[in-house]
Amino acid sequence: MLTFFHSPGSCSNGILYLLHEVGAKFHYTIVDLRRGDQRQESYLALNPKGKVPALRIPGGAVLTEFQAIATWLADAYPKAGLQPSDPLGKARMIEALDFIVGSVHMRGFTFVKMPGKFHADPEAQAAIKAHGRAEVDNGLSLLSKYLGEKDYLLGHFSAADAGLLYILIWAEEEGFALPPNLAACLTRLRARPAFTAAKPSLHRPSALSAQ
Ligand SMILES: N[C@@H](CCC(=O)N[C@@H](CS)C(=O)NCC(=O)O)C(=O)O
Repeated sequence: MLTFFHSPGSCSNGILYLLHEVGAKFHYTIVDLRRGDQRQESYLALNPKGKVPALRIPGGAVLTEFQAIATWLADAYPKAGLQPSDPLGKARMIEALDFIVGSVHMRGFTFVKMPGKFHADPEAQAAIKAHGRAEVDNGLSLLSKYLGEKDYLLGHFSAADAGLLYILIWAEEEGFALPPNLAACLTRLRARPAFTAAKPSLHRPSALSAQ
């Protein structure tokens, strides 16, 4: 059995979606980031980086980092067809995921969503946020060009689209105008059974969001 360490509304939404895509049997533990669960000793013992997502796999190893977990799921559940079988296709999947997580999320949304983490001064925070928004806009524009007329980033559904799902949800929440092909792809991702299965755990309960 897998144990998934998840925070609804965070980037771990993408991994939750993939767990449903592959039909994995798992139970999950909620890590409430606003409450600081990720900095508790018990969680740091599991993931010293203090981040979600994390996944404990059979045998006890704990995987961290979105791309590592996504590619492990793709390898461990080959029938789900989460990744291309040819070397170039696999590399393209990692390339897309790395851009989504490493650039659009880490160098864009991090500044949009948490400017207070970097500066206490409200004016500086506004500048940090503006920088993050420009990075996200640029990322969305590049992803839109990459997607083009295709249904999914690589043509067929792959683990890369789970990364796309969580940043497009964030983009909607933060009021970004989505290029039409990305908006259509988001609709397509939401129409998959994995989304329906994941939906109850994709958003923070409203009582917690008020904190
Ligand atoms: N590079 C990490 C990024 C993970 C990450 O930034 N997770 C955020 C949630 S979206 C987190 O756990 N933040 C908690 C914190 O920084 O205290 C990955 O790919 O998994």
